[in-house]
Amino acid sequence: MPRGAFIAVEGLDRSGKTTQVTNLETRFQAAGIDVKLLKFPDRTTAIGKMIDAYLRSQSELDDHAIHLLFSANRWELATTIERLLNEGTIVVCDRYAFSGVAFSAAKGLDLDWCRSPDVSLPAPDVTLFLDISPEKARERGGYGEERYEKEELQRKVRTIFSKISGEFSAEKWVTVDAGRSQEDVAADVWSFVEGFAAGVHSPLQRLWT
Ligand code: NYM
Repeated sequence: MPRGAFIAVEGLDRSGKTTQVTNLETRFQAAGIDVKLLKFPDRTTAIGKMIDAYLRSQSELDDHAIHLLFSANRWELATTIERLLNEGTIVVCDRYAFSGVAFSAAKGLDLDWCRSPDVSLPAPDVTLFLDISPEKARERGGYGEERYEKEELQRKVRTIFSKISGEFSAEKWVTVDAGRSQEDVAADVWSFVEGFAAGVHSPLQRLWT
């Protein structure tokens, strides 16, 4: 029996990521396929609550410390992800380790240091990067109140995502122009992932290989 596919959806703030992952979940469900939607940070766990307080500026943390918490928050769910995939369930993640690296490196941390706590986490079979320019994000009403939701930082994050994308093949990392209508983006997203509905025969890989 093939295992389930591991699909990560990454993107800048205001890229419409949450709408698109919810839409993906609905489409897989409608096709009768088991799918589990996960979101990072998962703010419901004890670590997630610390992250949430930090993002809402209710606490202060060293940049390295918050980076490690984001990674620990993924490790909390790593065995669950593997189990679901082995059971044949498709796992769709709203953000994953690439956000971890992009946002922390944009703050000035060393890129290789940022990768290290995520080494050997389950690696997505495909990552869809929803790309939007800060100008388009502004047209959509701009950023929110949380930390990192500032145009200058978002520009840096976008540059780092672009650098990360260069390390992957075109099948593993797909950049989607998210500055278009929801329907157009959804059609593109589906065209890239529908092939995964039948499952994956190759073994699960690990970050950052
Ligand atoms: N973020 C997210 C990080 O800085 N590191 C990470 O590892 C992850 C998963 O959290 N601005 C940042 C990116 C977002 C913020 O995410 C909250 P969301 O998707 O808005 O809840």
